[in-house]
Amino acid sequence: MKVALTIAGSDPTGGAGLQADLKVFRAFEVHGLSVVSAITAQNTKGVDFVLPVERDFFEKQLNTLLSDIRPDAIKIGMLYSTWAVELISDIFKKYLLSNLVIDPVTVSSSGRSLVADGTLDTLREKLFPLSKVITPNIYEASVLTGIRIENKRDMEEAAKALKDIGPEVIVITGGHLENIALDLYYDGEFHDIEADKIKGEYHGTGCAFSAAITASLALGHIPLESVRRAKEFINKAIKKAYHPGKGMGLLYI
Ligand code: PXL
Repeated sequence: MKVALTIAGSDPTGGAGLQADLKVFRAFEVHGLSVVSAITAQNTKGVDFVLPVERDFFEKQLNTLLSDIRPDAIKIGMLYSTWAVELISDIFKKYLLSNLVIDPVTVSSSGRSLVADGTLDTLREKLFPLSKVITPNIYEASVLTGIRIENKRDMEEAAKALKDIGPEVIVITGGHLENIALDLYYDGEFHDIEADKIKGEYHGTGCAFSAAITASLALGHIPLESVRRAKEFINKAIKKAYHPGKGMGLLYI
């Protein structure tokens, strides 16, 4: 059995964060490991509170786990703290890990900030150069590059700027051109990853998408194939989404 690790925040709704990641890994028949960076108080209407785990304990979770099991791929979701980024960078080099997927989470779907000041800059400097795939949405790509993204050409410019920092593959998600949902894939060449645009607000799509890419990489697929499989998986999950609470819909994972 292949093994994937998620380093992410806990979302009690099960719609995003490490709970969603573990479900996605299971759906791809990959064994899931999880290291928690922060716990949150939230429901389907939004995030109320974020509590980062203590630094030493975060480090212990990683060292204890990785001294025993070597993951085939790793996903990084919400880290919240700058020190968490620095620790992962050291640990990544110490254990000579590979297949790193980074979802540079900035805000929740309900608009709450999920990063401390400086975390995104540190992520860009310390972890992007070590990564295989990064999956910013348009807003995150814009914050990370300083490029205002209003059309496909801007997306392409941002993808090039992000690739210069070191990731092998950039996937900018959430481009909307007419009735098509467009994700832009860039590894030196551009590929459009298209899907039907489905109306409605869903929680955790970014988490599930990057987790699906990670699972697919763990299974040995190349990045372009992994991203295509992930997109197909998410489209199906959105079509069967449900509403267990009073707020956003959750994906059928
Ligand atoms: O969707 C981003 C995200 C990531 N991780 C956790 C979250 C959220 C959004 O709410 O709660 C733990």
